[in-house]
Amino acid sequence: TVGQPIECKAAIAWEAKKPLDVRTVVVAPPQAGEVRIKIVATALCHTDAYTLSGCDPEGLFPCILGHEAAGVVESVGPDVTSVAPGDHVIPCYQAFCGACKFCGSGKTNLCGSVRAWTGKGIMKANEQSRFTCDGKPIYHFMGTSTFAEYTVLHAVSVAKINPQAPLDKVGLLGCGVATGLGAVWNTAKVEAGATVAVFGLGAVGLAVIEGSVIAKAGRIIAVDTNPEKFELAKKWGATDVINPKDSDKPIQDVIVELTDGGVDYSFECVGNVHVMRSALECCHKGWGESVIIGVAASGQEISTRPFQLVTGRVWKGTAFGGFKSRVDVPILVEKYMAGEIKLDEYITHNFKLEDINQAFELLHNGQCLRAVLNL
Ligand code: NAD
Ligand code: AHE
Ligand code: ZN
Repeated sequence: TVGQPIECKAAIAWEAKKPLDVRTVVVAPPQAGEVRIKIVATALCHTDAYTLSGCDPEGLFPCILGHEAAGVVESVGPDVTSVAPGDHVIPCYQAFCGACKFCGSGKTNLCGSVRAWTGKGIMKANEQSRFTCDGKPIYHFMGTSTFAEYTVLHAVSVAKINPQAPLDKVGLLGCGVATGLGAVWNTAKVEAGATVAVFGLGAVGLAVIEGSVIAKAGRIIAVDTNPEKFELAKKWGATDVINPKDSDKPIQDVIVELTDGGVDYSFECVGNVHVMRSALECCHKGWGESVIIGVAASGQEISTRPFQLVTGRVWKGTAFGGFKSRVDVPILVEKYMAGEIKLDEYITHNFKLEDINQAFELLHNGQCLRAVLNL
């Protein structure tokens, strides 16, 4: 039997820089290889604000944003066996098919199976959107579009999780917290005793601190231009906090002096290309590695003296912390259930979908780690 369209509420981004518009949309049934999900809770990530700002070269409008969420499978398309109606799931903007060139390489968590279509805001099956509003098609975003009561995903982007896990908490494992932890564990592979510098103390930076504590890093230097972040950073386990504004010297020089030559690992969790340079250059000669997590605006480019790399520093980046989404997200959920990782502490605000624009405003005021919308 073919499923029916569902009418529900969704927050539509009609164009860049405009407030979202909560409207009734029609969500078409899932086609082959697709899953329709009832979203229970979704958080806002800085990347949603980035795309709404118009700075994302992949940004398409009108669209339904949102990519950090959890929900319940409502229905599945023909041939989908990986999940069934009633399963509790986390949407994953980074798919995992296990069969493409990328998945088969064993060298990356990027998956090539649906990325071309998710980047164009459409579904692979018929290259169209499953959302309409007043008959007009609305683009998908990051293959997830979680600012909606119902959404359609490619099955390769749906991680099935423990049904006992609280959906309003574990949605955070769909992006920010998982990314910070994975950057430390998978991308940098921080070892016990290592010295770490973290630039930017939002949810991603704090998760880097948390991951570093679990990896038993010896020293964790937390850097932010907003001193209000320092109390949190210390609570999460930072051993040192530094405000670049407190010194006339470049922050990399301050850190190199403080650490007898530089850190073993650094993480950029801001999305600012100048901070990315500082993060690389505060690394120790011969072996220091810097991981870029932040997303910089269209047209921005990184630079440094090549001598920085010639003398052994390594510049890396990470998408979703190197986690293979459908495989690793359920394991992260179990770690949360076992009390091994925090999530509740990252949730500073809760809203209804109708108040999503208030939540976006909070993202910019520095006091919000994660605002969760309870749908
Ligand atoms: P956030 O805005 O909550 O945190 C950013 C922090 O950086 C803030 O505390 C801010 O005060 C600080 N900051 C700003 N300018 C600074 C400077 N010059 N030096 C030091 N600190 C500075 O954002 P978030 O949600 O934690 O996300 C961080 C970044 O990571 C964003 O760019 C987001 O798009 C990106 N991101 C990337 C991935 C990935 O897979 N690569 C995943 C999630 C988020
Ligand atoms: N579309 C942007 C790039 C956006 C970007 O880098 N996204 C990160 C995730 S941010 C999550 O909050 C990512 O993992 N990218 C890998 C991918 O496959 O998109 C641009 O600049 O074009
Ligand atoms: Zn995100």
